[in-house]
Amino acid sequence: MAWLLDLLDRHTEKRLRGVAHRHGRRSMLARLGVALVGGAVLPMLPFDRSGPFTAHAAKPKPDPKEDPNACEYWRYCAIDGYLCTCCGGSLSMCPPGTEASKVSWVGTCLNPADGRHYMVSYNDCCGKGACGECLCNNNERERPGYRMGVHNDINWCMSNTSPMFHCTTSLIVGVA
Ligand code: ABN
Repeated sequence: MAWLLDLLDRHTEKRLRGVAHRHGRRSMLARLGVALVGGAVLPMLPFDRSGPFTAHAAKPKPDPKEDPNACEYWRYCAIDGYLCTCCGGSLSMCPPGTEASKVSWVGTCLNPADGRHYMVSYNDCCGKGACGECLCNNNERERPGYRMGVHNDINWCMSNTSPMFHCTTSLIVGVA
């Protein structure tokens, strides 16, 4: 009987040693894997910070109809010229060294902010060569030359001291 117990003891010991050996090595590898992937490698990998949740991406794109530097700006519905906002002037002011044309043409443009139509006077700024920035040509309700007051394809600096055309301003002169 003692020989049987002895045999059983040796067999059990052998099995347990095998199990302990295998599991010991695996758990060590698993711990090493977690340390490498979770603690050391992942933080070094590049990742995209430009997703929809960053402050940068959340900034809405400006509506070109509201942007005086864009040709789609609502006041420019019948303009033909370089935008003075791109040439050192503004919507209503000629750039330094130039003066507003004595005569002008008009357009009637819809302001999307209030749904009303406004009469816009387009005055060329005269006295300097072409600005060359932001050329813009829109022709809503624009008419040929025989309707001079609503014709935009003309140098309106013709009646100024200097007929040199630089850029065009867009002044609101009335509401429809
Ligand atoms: N009204 C702007 C412009 C100037 C010169 C030539 C054509 C158009």
